[in-house]
Amino acid sequence: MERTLVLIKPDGVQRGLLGEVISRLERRGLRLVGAKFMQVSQDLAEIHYAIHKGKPFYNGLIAYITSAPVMAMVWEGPNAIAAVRQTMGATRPTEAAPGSVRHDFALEVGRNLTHASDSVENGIAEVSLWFADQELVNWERATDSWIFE
Ligand code: IDP
Ligand code: MG
Repeated sequence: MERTLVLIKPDGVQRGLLGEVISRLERRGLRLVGAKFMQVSQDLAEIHYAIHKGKPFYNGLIAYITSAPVMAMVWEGPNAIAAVRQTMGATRPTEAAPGSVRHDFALEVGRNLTHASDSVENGIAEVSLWFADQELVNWERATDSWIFE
């Protein structure tokens, strides 16, 4: 079972796409483990995006993610990392697969609506960066055996 950090970024919140994105993840069969609506601090933004420090878009990226509230969530399931990246689509909306969130709702890489962890290890690290253990809920869904083999 993999866990992934999903952020609905400020543009997604402002555009009223919380329900749309959450609905797609639920429909996919992923199980919600934690969620909080929050303002991202400068410190958290800089740690989360440390890998991009020094790139031309870095300052704009930090400004974007701290500009307004985000919805931070943890979702889990078999192959959750790959499944959620696929549901969100490629980083550049014009390269995102038709039917993906970024294809269906975005135009520009700097306003691409969501974040999702890109590897199992980064999923573990990002979940622990954004959530305290007591904010995560371990639970079983009545439908789990019809979704998880
Ligand atoms: P990802 O979100 O699909 O994992 P990354 O390459 O990790 O994509 O980049 C993190 C975020 O930085 C992207 O989602 C996007 O918001 C922003 N970003 C990446 N490349 C560019 C760019 O060339 N211009 C502006 N923003 C960018
Ligand atoms: Mg990334």
